[in-house]
Amino acid sequence: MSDRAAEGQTPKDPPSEHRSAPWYRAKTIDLLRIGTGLVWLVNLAFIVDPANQYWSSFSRTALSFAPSTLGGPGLAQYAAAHALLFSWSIALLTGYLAIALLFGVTTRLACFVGSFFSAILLATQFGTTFLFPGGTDVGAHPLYILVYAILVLGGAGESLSLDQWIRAALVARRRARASAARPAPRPWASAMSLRTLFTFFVAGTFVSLAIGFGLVVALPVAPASTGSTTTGPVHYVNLTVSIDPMNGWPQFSPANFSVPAGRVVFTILDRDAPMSWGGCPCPVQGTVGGVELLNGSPIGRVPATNVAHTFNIFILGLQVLSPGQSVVQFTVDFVHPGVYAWSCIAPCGTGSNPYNSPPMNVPGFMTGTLTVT
Ligand SMILES: [Cu+2]
Repeated sequence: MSDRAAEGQTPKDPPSEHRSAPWYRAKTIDLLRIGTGLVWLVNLAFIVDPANQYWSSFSRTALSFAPSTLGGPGLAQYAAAHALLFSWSIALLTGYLAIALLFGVTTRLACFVGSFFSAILLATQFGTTFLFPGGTDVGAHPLYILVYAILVLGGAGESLSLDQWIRAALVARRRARASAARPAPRPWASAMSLRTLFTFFVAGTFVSLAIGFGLVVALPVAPASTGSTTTGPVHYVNLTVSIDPMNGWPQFSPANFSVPAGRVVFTILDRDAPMSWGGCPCPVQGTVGGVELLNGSPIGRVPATNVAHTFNIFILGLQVLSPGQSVVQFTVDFVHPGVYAWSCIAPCGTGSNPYNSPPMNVPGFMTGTLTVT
């Protein structure tokens, strides 16, 4: 009887994750963490370097994912139309991941956040995920998710980290208070087992993937054309792209104009030189019938061999491509009155980076407002 009681009181081995990893394994894991932090630091540098015009070109970048997104261009159009919100969210996440992983502060949280972030980007940018380089679009997201999983399982933050330094400081303080009876606290690490923690990591990553795919599918493609307002009179707008003799920049004119709600037929006379734009998002979007008339012929996708300029209204999902030395005609049904910003996203800048130099983003030249009254 006393034997059985003794057996029942046999102390169990502590769970393996509460034993310290060998120092060399911890070092390897934390070098991987620092390397990942460096990747995010490079992305942060890309964002803050004014030469890249991350903020001003965000809409264009977001929209470039539209043609390759599984589930349709709705989310890309939404992000392009809400550029401030999305650009700041991505910038803040990038900054957090760079700092947290480099210095090993809130390491575990950073691994979770990083994996969920990559899962959402993977889901929403599926068609372009495997391209490199890509600024903030850090390329191989599955690889990053794998790295975060290794960091979580390997207990990243146990060496060369602020987490470890803070933990040591807390232990020392606790010892000084002579209350070392309880185990030392592990800041930001919960009491749950590694298996439970990793289950949350995997589940959260899958949920993030599902959220990303869900957003892409759920957000409707912006309905510029409804066909429901075609009973009123048709309004006509003539736009011209010509070279400003003062500075040599190509210019849309008029750049700011008003139209009544209802059906509007646009004609763009593009006097600029033809320009080849490899990799352009070339589908016509948001017009009646999803086409434009290029020199009189209906076309749903303009060849990349000549796209001098574009006429985009992100929030309406409108995209029309204007080849140099051509006449383009298209029809839009405007339903809701309001002021809509339009811009050209073709690389027609005259500086060393044609995506980011004038007249790109210059009001009155390659961006302006269309007011629907
Ligand atoms: Cu342009």
